[in-house]
Amino acid sequence: MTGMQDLTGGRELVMVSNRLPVDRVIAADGTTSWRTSPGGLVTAVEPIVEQLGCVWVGWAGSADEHIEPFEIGRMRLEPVDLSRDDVERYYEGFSNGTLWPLYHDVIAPPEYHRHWWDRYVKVNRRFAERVAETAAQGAVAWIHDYQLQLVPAMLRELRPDLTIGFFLHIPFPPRGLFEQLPWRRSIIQGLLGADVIGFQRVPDAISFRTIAERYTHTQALGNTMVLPATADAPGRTVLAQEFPISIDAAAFAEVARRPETQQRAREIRAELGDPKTVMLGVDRLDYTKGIRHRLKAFDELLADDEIDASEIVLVQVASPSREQVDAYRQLRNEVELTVGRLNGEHGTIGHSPLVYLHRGYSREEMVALYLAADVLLVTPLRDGMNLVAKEYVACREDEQGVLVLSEFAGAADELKDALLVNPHDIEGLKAAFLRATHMPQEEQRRRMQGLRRAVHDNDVEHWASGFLGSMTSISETRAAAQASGTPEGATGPVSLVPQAFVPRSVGDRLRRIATASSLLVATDFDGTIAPIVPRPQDARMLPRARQALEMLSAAPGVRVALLTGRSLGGLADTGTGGEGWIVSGSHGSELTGFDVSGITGGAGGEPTDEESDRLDRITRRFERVLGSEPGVRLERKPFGVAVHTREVADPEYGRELLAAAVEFGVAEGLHVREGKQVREFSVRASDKGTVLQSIRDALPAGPVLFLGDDVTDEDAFAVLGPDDLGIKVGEGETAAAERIPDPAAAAAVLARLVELRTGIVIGSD
Ligand code: ADQ
Repeated sequence: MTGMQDLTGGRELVMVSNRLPVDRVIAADGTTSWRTSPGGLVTAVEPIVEQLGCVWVGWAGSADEHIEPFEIGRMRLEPVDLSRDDVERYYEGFSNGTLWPLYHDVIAPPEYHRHWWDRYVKVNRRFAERVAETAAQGAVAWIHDYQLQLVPAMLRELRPDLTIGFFLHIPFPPRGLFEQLPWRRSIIQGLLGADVIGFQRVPDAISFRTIAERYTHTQALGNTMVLPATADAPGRTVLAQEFPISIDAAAFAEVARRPETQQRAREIRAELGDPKTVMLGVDRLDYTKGIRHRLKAFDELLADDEIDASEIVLVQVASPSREQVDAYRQLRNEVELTVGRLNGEHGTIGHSPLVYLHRGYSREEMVALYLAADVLLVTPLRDGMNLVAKEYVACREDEQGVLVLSEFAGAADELKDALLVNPHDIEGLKAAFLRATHMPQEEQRRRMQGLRRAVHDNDVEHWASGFLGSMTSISETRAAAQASGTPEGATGPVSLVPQAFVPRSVGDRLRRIATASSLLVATDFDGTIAPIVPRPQDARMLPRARQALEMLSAAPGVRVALLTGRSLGGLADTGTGGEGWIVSGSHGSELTGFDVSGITGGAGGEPTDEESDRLDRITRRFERVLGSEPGVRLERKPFGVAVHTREVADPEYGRELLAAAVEFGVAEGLHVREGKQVREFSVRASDKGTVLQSIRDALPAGPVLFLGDDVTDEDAFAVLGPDDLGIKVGEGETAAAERIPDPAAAAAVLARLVELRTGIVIGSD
């Protein structure tokens, strides 16, 4: 990983979570030491912390004990003390007896007790005070998860200099469920203390914004909540959007590649009696994980002889969890009873079809298990993300193995090539299990390739940089506003929403596309975001448009594409481009910044020999006929020739020359495109519509914004659907849904989109 340091802009990073990411180990001689503990959150953020170093504020895990701060590696750990009573009321009670079931579709009934809530408030305050004492000036505080939802607002009050982020690892419930909570308004106000609130899925973020609008005086503007100024505090904005968490895929792949891991995987299969099929489940022993449903489906398949008990083993790893909470004790008893009964009914002396392991394992052993498993069963009834599914995929470089995945896990949004199941539908589960055990290798490979692409496209670095980068941009924007003497929101939310140039209908449509999990922002160059100038090489993107495109490109889930009629060389002359941008030149004949292998049709590649010969011949002909005309410029492109007449003194004469050129081009069977004072003649059939379609097909599904001014941009407008947004810049007939007057307005549209997507306001030029 590189560049992590930039993510916090050199500021100190303070992580805040209920539990410190360490466990105490007591050696034989009685001495104690600490080692990092396994589990969802730590696994995800470990690589970031290794890179950046941090202060970590949290509970060390033992009640009624005071522990002094200590250091491990690059972490300074700041323990928060909890009494036994705190643990019972704040942690086991309100966090795991109220919030956890409420936020997971009330799979178990949530309990509402005022004394639990009171303690939740007190402990949250203790965490906030601890962070306030320990954080350096201007630090970045990143608070994690449902146990600490009041900390953002409490901390902001104590330390307004901090940049505060909050990430919810579990789902945020739909409004109908959340409203049950007697303290719903306080929770929303607590969260709104953050600058950035991250959720796992799009529906979580939408639900939060809807509820926040209902219960507080805030207004949702795309992904941003606008908080009005009050007597005590200036107005400000809060970014509330999805940041799907992921894993350090490369680290898992590295362990999977080791010969000793692969040897261990073979040993595991041998220890299991070398069955034809090994199925695997890995979960915390939690009622949300669907273990009961999974075992029921497996049991019925065995009972109905649909699978042969002697040929299959299901290994269920169920790590111990929250054993002090009643619902968890009950679940453990029930699962263990089922394991005994199932093996009693379907096993033999030498073979048990269900192997149940109630303990934690090292990463090496987990990876060996993933490699040993033909099928991984991830069937939660509701799950924020589910990292186990992603870990399995990251380990399977052999492109074999089948992932059965619940559609109620956040991971299902990205891992679309899994066998997706509804875990409540036992018949559906059984059918998926059977399909997985019989899946041909070729189909396994095809699906696993898709899954692996998804995991690699969004690994933990991508997640962390998206989240931390959003926090840093917001704090830098705020600092700049303060330095220029215009405190953010000083005059209320209206000042945060520049209306200039963006017609209301365009604003409404932008709002609709701005919050999509995946968004493609494509634009033409000349006349759209760069004003037309006499000499093409002098054209420049408007600074505001450039800044907006750069910010969009850096925003999670957004890709930026520049579709120009210029050759890529011609575009380079203007210094145009940006990190991570897709750039298509010569009307789709040229393409960079994109994996061309995913592209079909006319885009990309080199001209064939035949095309080159034809092009040479045509170029010579144009040079002969037009080369000596004053003001005419011929531009050779990889797939064609452009005739420019912008500098011809008499416009009428220029038009005549172009007409003559078109007559010739048509007679030669060339593809002719019309532009302002330019005609392009190409030997390859491609246009902006074709290339735009190809790019969107290769990206995750989502809406497209396309801006263009020219006749050639109509091909792109023509491929847009009802959920996309096409905006014509300037006069002329168009298929675009909206129209704006000029490039300055286009820059304003892009700036507005940045604001809706990221919460950052870009000033006018
Ligand atoms: P969890 O509910 O804990 O996390 P999950 O995302 O599956 O669920 O993470 C579990 C992690 O623990 C995985 O990294 C897994 O490898 C590890 N693990 C599980 N059993 C183990 C065992 N026996 N031994 C060793 N390691 C084991 C919460 C949310 C999820 C969300 C994560 C991260 O409930 O939905 O994905 O946070 O945000």
